[in-house]
Amino acid sequence: MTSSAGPEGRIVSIERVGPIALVAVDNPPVNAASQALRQGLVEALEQLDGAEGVEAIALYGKGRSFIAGADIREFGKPPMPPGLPDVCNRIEACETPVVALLHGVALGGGLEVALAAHARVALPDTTVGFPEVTLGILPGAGGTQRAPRLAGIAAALELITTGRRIDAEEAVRLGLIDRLAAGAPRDAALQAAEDLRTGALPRRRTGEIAVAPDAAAIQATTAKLAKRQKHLFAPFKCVEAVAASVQPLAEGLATERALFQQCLDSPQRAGLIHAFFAERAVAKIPEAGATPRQIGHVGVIGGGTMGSGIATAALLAGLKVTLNERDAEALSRGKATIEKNLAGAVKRGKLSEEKRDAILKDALQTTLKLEDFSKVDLVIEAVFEDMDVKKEIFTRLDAIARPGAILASNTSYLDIDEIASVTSRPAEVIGLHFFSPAHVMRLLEVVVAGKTAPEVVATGFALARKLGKVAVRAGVCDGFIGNRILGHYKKVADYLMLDGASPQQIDAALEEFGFAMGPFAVLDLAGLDIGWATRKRLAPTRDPAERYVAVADRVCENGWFGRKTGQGFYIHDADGPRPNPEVARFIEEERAEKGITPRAFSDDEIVSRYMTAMIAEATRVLEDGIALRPVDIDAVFLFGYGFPRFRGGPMFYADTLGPAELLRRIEAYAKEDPHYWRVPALLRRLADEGRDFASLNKEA
Ligand code: T1G
Repeated sequence: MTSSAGPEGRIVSIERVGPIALVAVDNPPVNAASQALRQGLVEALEQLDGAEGVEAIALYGKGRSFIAGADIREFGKPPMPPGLPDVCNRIEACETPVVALLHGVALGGGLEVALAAHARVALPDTTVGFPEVTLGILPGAGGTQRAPRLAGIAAALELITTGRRIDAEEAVRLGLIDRLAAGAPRDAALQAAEDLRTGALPRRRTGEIAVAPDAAAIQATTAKLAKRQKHLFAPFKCVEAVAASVQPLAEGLATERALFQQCLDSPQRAGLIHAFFAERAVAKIPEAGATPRQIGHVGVIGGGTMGSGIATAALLAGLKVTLNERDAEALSRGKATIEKNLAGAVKRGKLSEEKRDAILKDALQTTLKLEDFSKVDLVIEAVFEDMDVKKEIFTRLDAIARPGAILASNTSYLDIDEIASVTSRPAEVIGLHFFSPAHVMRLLEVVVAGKTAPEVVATGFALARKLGKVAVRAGVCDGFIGNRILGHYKKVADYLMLDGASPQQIDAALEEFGFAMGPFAVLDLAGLDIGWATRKRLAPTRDPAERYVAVADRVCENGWFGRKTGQGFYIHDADGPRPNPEVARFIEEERAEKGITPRAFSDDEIVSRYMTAMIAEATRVLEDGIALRPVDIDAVFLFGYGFPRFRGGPMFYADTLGPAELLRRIEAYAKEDPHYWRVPALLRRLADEGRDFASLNKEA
């Protein structure tokens, strides 16, 4: 009846059991609603609806879930009928009662198929949701019209504008699911159809339910979005679509289709879908075929912000952790930070109090003796960023850790090859660069040294998955991928400041571009002293030909390190952050010392210089083989640096400008400062060949 895909060779299959017809979808791995699946469903319904002897139909999914949603790979391509709206409308129009049996996930179009059925039953493990808004679109197969009919406008708005996933119990409470069931999906589907046939399970056409208007919910949601997501397009279209659900179904569906198309045409949709696939693409590394080692017990050296954050992440993932510090006071501080982090997880509903207590009682150990690391599977060193200190620690670890244990450093820029050179096991030495706060930020740079073994790299990626993080493979250089690029483009912010733009104007321009915070606000948040220490470390090797801006040093010399001291580039007090007038004075004085006549900068020019600098250094990171592909750089900035997700990442954004435009900009800026603004050879090659960065993703 349909083209082959699933193990049994059919995407949609029909099984007759007396007066019941079971329709199973089988499109591994997630039953995405591909064209063949949609076609198969429509054909099955044409065959079964009103057929002699068929008194009820049940839809269910084979494998791990119901339908995970539309096939995202089809977006941006010409539509391939039948569309999901056609499938949903055909289900709802059936004369024969139809029930959807849900298990695993029913997301987006998958949930919409279920809402179009005349009843919904779910296994307890089911989660449902409308993630469309996270992809820059909206539920386009009736979800904005049917969800309000079952759950009310307020609940539907919350689910559709947040993309939040809910469990089966909450879905039953909201009215999206009628009841829970037990057993295997097929058997539960059979029982649900039987209950529908006998009337034990009430049947109703969702489209015939009237929706109570809720202007208050619509206004409140719009106000919240205007405050928190003013850059985004789709959330506001979601509100418009749900608001249309008070109309008769046909009119509401027409409004939904029009708004869906607007979202589909938005550049934000392209960026958000690229971000979705980027998170998965970066797992495709040369070492993916190697067998990861089992990690059950992690030893963390250093209980500072990073070490305790890493320990927290491992504990939350169910791993055993032994935390080591050099003295009792530091150790108890580290443990206290972990307890605070876990309390935060309990407060956010991510961890039960019972589990928190069990973690602290059984999973976390603390010790002053490095010798207690003799049985761990992996050591993560997170101590002071000093090569001599790290070498001394790795020499000791090499003698203490059991054979096969992996030794990792959380260093954010130091040379992993050099660290590995002091051990007898360089194949088992790797960089695991976490981002602060380590139990929250999803990015993990897995830094592969010259002798790191493939299965050790694969273990780093497996650990990232277990911790719920996005691992990106990085080569060894100062700063690896993210910090190396940051170190380059941050200078442009300093140049702009000295040449005429104020820190607050620069921050505002980049926040308007979509960053959650501008560079100077980020510095105040992270602490100006960290960068100051690095600049002092690098001072002896600083290139005299490179422009150096001393404003931040002068701020630090006054002991102003940002939020933690109450002032930095901004003054931070009860009245909220505001520009620090002392900084304006430092800028004026440095301009005078250097004979700089300030000029005005437009916000567009600020963004152009800042982003062009980021892309130029990212291109050099690609040239040097430090990142595998442009998409890896996108993932680093999306998951580690607050890059606006709707822009897809620096390299995806670069392709919206094109190599030729980027070349033009760099050559124009180089006229002022040929030392800083240099054209990467790869960029020139792409421009000459008329190619874009996306073409390099396919090459790797
Ligand atoms: N379409 C196409 N491919 C998909 C897909 C989808 N919807 N979902 C997952 N994949 C691929 C994924 O790229 C990966 O491929 C493999 O399946 C396993 O995924 C009309 C228009 C379901 C919770 O947004 O959230 O419906 O890397 O690694 O961790 O209104 O996948 O192996 O080549 O993520 O177990 C709405 C997106 C679409 C759901 C499973 N639905 N998917 O997570 O596996 S828009 C979604 C997920 C829509 C309607 C609108 C997750 C998952 P590869 P995975 P997982």
